[in-house]
Amino acid sequence: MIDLRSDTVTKPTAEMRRAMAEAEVGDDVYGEDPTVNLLQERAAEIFGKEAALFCPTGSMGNQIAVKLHTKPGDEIIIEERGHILNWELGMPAVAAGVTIRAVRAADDNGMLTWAEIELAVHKNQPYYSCPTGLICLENTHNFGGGSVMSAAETSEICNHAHELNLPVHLDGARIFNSAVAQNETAANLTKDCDSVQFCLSKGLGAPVGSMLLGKLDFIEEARVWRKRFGGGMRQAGILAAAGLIALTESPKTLHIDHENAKRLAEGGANLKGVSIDAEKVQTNIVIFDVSNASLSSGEICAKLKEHEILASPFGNSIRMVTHYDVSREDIDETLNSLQKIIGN
Ligand code: TLP
Repeated sequence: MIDLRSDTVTKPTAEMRRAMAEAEVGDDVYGEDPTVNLLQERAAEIFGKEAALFCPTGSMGNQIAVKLHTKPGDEIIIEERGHILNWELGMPAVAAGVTIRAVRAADDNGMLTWAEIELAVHKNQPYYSCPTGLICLENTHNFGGGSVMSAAETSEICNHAHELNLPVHLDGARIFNSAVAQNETAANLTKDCDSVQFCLSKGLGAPVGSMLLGKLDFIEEARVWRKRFGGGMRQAGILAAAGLIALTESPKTLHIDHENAKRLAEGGANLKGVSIDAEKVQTNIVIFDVSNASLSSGEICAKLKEHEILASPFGNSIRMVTHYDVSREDIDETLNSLQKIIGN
């Protein structure tokens, strides 16, 4: 199978499995797991943040941040296609009691500008409006096609938000893809964000885990909420050991995933009824618009499966995500199969 459904399907490398088997562990609810502690220290250091917390999932990291930055009745601003809004099962409402103001970015890549955000901000004007409590950004933007936000754009939004006393949380599930694509550091891309969540378990290849980063007091409170959410893990060093390798080694090869995604996008752009601006594909996510194809997105994915290729249909689009278990040859095979299925 060539599995292009997501980079979440990556399996731990031999090096990760070895490190997991040999990991020094302790009870992390007591703060006594040395490998978890090391991972947290290393992550905080790499991002230039005061502290980090190892969470079981990206969703949990995001939702702890939403909870801590807001109070019930607040509103959070997020791009219309954002993960926190669409794929975390309404948790901002469930756990934090906030509503969501979805703002559609004018740019198809899903990247909001401060001008767009500012129009949506409510600061008790009038008093019966829903007060904005938090701005959520996403870099890379998953359903914006793996698009990237620059350090300057991010800082501009954060600085304006801070002038209004508004915190900014960054869902940086794939922040290392963004960093590699822009030849930038993760620290610079997130420097003015109040909190950041990034995933070890996507393109970086760890089996489990995400990191939440922020100021020391924020992370101390986040530890309490992680436990409340049921995410207090015990000998989690087994997982953190793989996370350490993901964090330090995996970013070195992400550029290959990006090259494969570009090749896929360029090849796909020539197919009948498929539209994609291959120029805009900068990281490992490729979203083909198949509204003009002879078959629906679901039908195309079903046929691809017969060719032992997995991809995800979303509305009129098909998303394909490259990762280290997908080779250049796999991309060519996928393009050949697509050509057979929908023609050119
Ligand atoms: N994304 C998954 C699906 O949930 C859509 C995927 O296959 O891409 N933020 C972003 C931007 C994400 O893409 C994801 C997962 C998460 C958060 C949540 O991470 P997990 O799955 O660890 O909760």
